[in-house]
Order: sequence, then C-alpha cells, then structure tokens
Amino acid sequence: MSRLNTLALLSVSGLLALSTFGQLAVTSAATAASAATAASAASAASGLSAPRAANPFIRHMYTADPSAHVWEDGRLYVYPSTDVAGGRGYQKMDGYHVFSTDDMVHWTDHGEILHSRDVDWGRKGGGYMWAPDCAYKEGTYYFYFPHPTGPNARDSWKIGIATSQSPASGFKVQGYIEGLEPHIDPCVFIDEDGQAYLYYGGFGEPLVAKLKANMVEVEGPSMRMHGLEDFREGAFVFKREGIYYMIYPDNTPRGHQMRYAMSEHPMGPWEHKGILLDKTSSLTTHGSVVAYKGQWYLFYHNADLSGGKVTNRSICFDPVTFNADGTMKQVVQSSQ
Ligand code: FUB
Repeated sequence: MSRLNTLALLSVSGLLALSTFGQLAVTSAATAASAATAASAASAASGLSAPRAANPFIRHMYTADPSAHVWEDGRLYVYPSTDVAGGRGYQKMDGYHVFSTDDMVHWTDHGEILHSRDVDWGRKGGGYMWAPDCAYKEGTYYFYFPHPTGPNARDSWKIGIATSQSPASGFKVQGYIEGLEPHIDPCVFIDEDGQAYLYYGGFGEPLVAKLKANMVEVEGPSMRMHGLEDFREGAFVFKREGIYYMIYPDNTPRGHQMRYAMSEHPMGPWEHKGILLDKTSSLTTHGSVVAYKGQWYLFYHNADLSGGKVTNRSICFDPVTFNADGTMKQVVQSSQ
C-alpha cells in the first residue's frame, strides 16, 4: 500500500487492521456506508452537525503533540511527534509524520518527513524528536523541531529548522536557531502585520522571541512571558477577533490539564483564564487550536488507544466554542 494512506475507514470504522505499525492491511470489505455511519456517530458524540473522524483519529501508529494548520491549498495539516510502540520512553521518540484532511473524516498519512538521522548536528543515538510546529511564509514551509545536540538533553536542547516548498514532503534540515535558551516545544505564530514570533520552553519556563523576516534567526534575547498560571511546556498561540490566545499544559500530578490565557499583545502579558481541557488518559497534554471551514477545533492527545501507556499516545480533536466575551468553553473529550 502506498505511503499516502487514506485513513478514513481505519479512523471511523475500525474495519482496517494493522499488520505492523506503519503498514495498513484491509481485513474485510469496508463500505462507504459503514464509514459514514461511524463518522456520523463521532460527530454526534462531539456535538457537531457535520461528520468527523472518531477519536483517536490516527490509529495505525502512535502520535502526540499535534500542531494543526490550514494552508493555502485549503487542506488542514497536522504536524505531531511520533511515539514508539511498546511503551518505550519519550527519549526514544524519532521521526515525524504529517497528516492532512479536507473534511475532518478522511485523513491522509503523508509518511515520515524527518528523522533524527537527518539531523547532522543532533545528539549521537538519535531519539528526542519532541513536539514540533510548522509555519508558512512566501512559498516556504518552515518546520521547527526540538532536538538536543549532546548526551545531556536538558542542557543541549536546540530548536531545529527544516524547510520545504511543500507542506508534507521534501523537508531539508537547515540547522538550528542560534541564540535561544536550551528548551523544547516550539510554536511559531505569524501576526497579520507579518511579524513572526517563536514561542518555546518547557520545565516551567514560557519563552518568546521575535523571528527575523528570514524565519530562521531571532531578534535579540528571548523574553520570559508573564501572567501564565502553572505553566509547564507546550505553548501554542493563535489569534481570534484581534485577541491573542495561548494554550499550554500545566503541572497537575497524574494528568496535566490544558490551560489558556488571553492577551491584547502577542508577547503578553497574559491573563490566565482557566482550564480548556481536563486531564486525558495520558500523563502529558499538548495541543493546538485552529479554525477550519467555520468551526474551531482543539487538537490534543490521549493514551486511549494504548490502554493508558503514557508514552504511547494518540492524537485527537474536538470542537472548541467561544463565549460572547471571547473566553473559551471547556472542551468536551469525545471518543467515538
Ligand atoms: O512528546 C514529548 C514531550 O512530551 C513534548 O515535547 C511535551 O510537550 C510533552 O508532550
């Protein structure tokens, strides 16, 4: 089967089975009708009127930390990290796949776009390919990924960059961003005036820097952001009706919650607003918010597919709704 695997039937009906991870095998005749029925059930469970894939919507491999974007071709792309089957640790995470859809039901796996073996400045032994993000500017896709240079990951994290003229193939590593602090979890937000911001940081430190127009260098030192309550890692920033929103995981023991904050400025100060997503079946949480075809969605991960193995996570999405004052309603996690 081609690497461009259309996953809708797998996602919505369970009628496809796995031979090994990464290879799909059809085990019985899957009809469009049964897929549509399952999609309708998933959509009803999450309060949407349109069909959607069931959660987790990628089931042939383990994925986490989904960053979702809508690009100029009108498709919604998700850039997650990859968990290694067998419950092996976060340090074993290696390689990134990209998934896309144009209807929230049928998902295409575009295959692996990058692996630690492609990173010539990376640590010996690979692994540690943690939560990435992707940005688009003037014909180029910029893929940002955290990866350490040395054996002691905590002291040597870098934010690497790979670029391509396509959203889901052809990425070539360009190096890493100089002058950053040794941290994880990049998120790049480009404002309406064209200024791009790099948010990053874990271990309780929320950091931001302005990116230069070339998208691969920063203007001056990173700033620590203020007003966030119980910040852990994994910031994701988006803008709606002139207001900036940041979602981020907190430090709640045995199951991090997703919090959110709002600001009138892209670098803060932020005003903490509360819990966006309760803990999931995974210890960690990490996600993104995107609008697609008139509906806002939260992408996140849980560990339902692996029966709760916290290093075998799976990406999910559910609708997000806003109150009249711009605050966000807590997202309801759906599983079918
Ligand atoms: O997936 C590896 C790490 O776990 C991410 O970088 C963090 O945000 C957490 O999800």
